[in-house]
Amino acid sequence: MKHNALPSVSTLTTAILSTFGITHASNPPQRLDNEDFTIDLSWYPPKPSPITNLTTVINSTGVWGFIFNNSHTPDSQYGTYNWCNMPHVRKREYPRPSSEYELVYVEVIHRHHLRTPYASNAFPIEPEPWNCDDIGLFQYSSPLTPNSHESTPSYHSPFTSPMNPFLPSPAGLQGSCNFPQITLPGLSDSFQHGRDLSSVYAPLIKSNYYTNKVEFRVTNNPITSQVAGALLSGFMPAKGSSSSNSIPLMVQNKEIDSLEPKYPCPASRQLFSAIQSTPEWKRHLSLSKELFSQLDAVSGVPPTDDGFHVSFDHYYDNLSAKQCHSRPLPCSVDDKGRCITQEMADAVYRLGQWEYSYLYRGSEEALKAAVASYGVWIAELVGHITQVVRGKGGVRYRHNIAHDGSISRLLSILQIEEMHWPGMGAEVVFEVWKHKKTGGSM
Ligand SMILES: *[C@@H]1O[C@H](CO)[C@@H](O)[C@H](O)[C@H]1NC(C)=O
Ligand SMILES: *[C@@H]1O[C@H](CO)[C@@H](O)[C@H](O)[C@H]1NC(C)=O
Ligand SMILES: *[C@@H]1O[C@H](CO)[C@@H](O)[C@H](O)[C@H]1NC(C)=O
Ligand SMILES: CC(=O)N[C@H]1CO[C@H](CO)[C@@H](O)[C@@H]1O
Repeated sequence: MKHNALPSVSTLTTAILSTFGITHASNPPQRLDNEDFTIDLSWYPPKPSPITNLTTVINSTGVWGFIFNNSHTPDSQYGTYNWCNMPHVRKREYPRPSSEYELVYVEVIHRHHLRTPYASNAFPIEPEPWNCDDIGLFQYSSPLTPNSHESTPSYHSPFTSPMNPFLPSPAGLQGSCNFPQITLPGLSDSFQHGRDLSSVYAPLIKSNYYTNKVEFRVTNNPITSQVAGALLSGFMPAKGSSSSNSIPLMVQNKEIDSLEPKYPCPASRQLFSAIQSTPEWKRHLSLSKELFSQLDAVSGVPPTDDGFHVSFDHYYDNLSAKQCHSRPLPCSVDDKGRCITQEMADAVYRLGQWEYSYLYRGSEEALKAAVASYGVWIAELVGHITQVVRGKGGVRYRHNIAHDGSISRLLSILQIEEMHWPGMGAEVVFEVWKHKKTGGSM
């Protein structure tokens, strides 16, 4: 990000939040000095592409070479969209600016890694169980006061009792996993993600990197903390697992969390729901009637189920979670010969991409909707960067583990040229570099 983009994002955020009657709370980010250029708050359309064009979305085959069936992208293809494990900063590709510049601040935000489906995205009957007996979901608390007894790490072990006649609810998803939870491949991708980031940033941000200069933040959804544990182990391998070496994960109150985001914002909700009532949105649903009825016939989802039919979100999540975990595409419970084909799954993935592109970039209301519901996190980011530029604040590296809704809103505010649905681990990194001689930041 160039330095002159910074105050414009800050001012944009302030201006748009104030149109919704929201002002910054106790700690407004201050404007940078010498803001002597005009600021354009307008929405600009995304670059036209096959994803923004409903004709190609509906009428083509494949998914533009995107990967949906495994976490590993070959080095020669690194940078390709991989829903299971998006590309991130790592040593092999990282372009380092000239040595006249020194890296003074990094803020990373990314989506969590591979998980089970959410219970709400399950089909009515799910014959294949999802078992997570290979993972300990640690649940314990330990005093942080000196001279008290440390607790023993302990984890939940789900079991079913033959004496308990009640079926788990919802009946859809079977197995010992929490729906959702990060799976074993997701933990492994998280570890590698931590290791890759550290391969770039540990040498660049020197001095006390591993102590009070680093801050990790998660949301209230436990899957982001599950990613944090595995990622930290790749990021700071020396730390070990003893609780005296443990790392605090910053988290905001769940009613107002700006990272997820969870703070109340009826204006944004109304705008997003208006975007999903436009003729354009309705057109993509009516062009997909045939596909929906083929999918419903296999999944057993009733055609009247709104959740599955107002967008492709649920089908996309159901099918992609299966494919990323190398599970076969599902067949009908009643008619084993009737299955979801790869062509149908690909059509779901193309339509899901179109939906994200339209919701977050294509619609003229997208920018306002995103700023309203993500402006607070942007204000926090701008506050961090402003501090660094002014030579204040000790934290050199901040790391946020978030969700697709977080990354989408951020990309919407940055007005990315080509919007995709952010896949697992999808990452945006903000860096501040200082010119060693002039002291200027960028
Ligand atoms: C969408 O794609 C179709 C088929 O390639 C093309 O004929 C049409 O002009 C495109 N529409 C726009 C708005 O670019
Ligand atoms: C897809 O192609 C068919 C056959 O060429 C055409 O009739 C239809 O209008 C196209 N669909 C869209 C959405 O453009
Ligand atoms: C993943 O899908 C691609 C394209 O459909 C295919 O070529 C490849 O063999 C598949 N890989 C795995 C591991 O199934
Ligand atoms: C990821 C996901 O939700 N998978 C389920 C989709 O639906 C099929 C068919 O019912 C299930 O078997 C999958 O577990």
